[in-house]
Amino acid sequence: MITIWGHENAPNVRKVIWTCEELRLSYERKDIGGPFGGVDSQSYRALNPNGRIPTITHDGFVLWESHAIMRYLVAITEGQALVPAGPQGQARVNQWMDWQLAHLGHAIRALVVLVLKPGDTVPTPAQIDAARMDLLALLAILDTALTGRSWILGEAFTLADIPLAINYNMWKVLAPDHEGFPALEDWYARIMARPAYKPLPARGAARPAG
Ligand SMILES: N[C@@H](CCC(=O)N[C@@H](CS)C(=O)NCC(=O)O)C(=O)O
Repeated sequence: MITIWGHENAPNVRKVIWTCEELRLSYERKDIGGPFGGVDSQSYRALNPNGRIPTITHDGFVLWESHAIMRYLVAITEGQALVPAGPQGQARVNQWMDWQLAHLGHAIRALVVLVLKPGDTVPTPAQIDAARMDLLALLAILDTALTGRSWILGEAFTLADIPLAINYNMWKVLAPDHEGFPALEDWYARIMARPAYKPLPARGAARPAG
């Protein structure tokens, strides 16, 4: 049995839940982290010394880091769905997944912190604008890459679409009135049509976690 440790609104947990759903893997999930707390407990730190979510346990095997988990889930699924067969296709999936963790995810997180979780110091409009511009520059890269394509790798939905869409959904919740990017919007409509995908509730109903 696969157990996913992490609450369902955390972006990195959502990646893992969505991957399980795409692969039709059965799993149980334990609410931990964010509003549920518990990530600093001794028992959780024994699973994941970073005190971060998600972590999975699978028949005694423990794994953390959302993208490592996603790749593991593909590896244990017959047919290796969601990843192309050849080395170049696999490298391209890894490129976009790494780009999301290294760049897009940080940019959206920076904006979430300024807009939704400012802490004691109220951010200035200039700080918010700068964070928004950083993010928009990355979204423009993604929009260009998606132009003329159904999915980020071309004709097939792959593992790489998952983290990108999780972040684009967060942007849409943060800036619902933004006119958007044409190719990203077309792609996101296809994402929304996937039965395995569950978007975040609109802002006001719930906030993007992080
Ligand atoms: N690189 C890690 C990042 C994990 C991470 O930072 N997760 C966030 C939630 S998305 C977290 O644990 N936040 C603390 C909390 O929710 O208590 C991954 O991809 O799994």
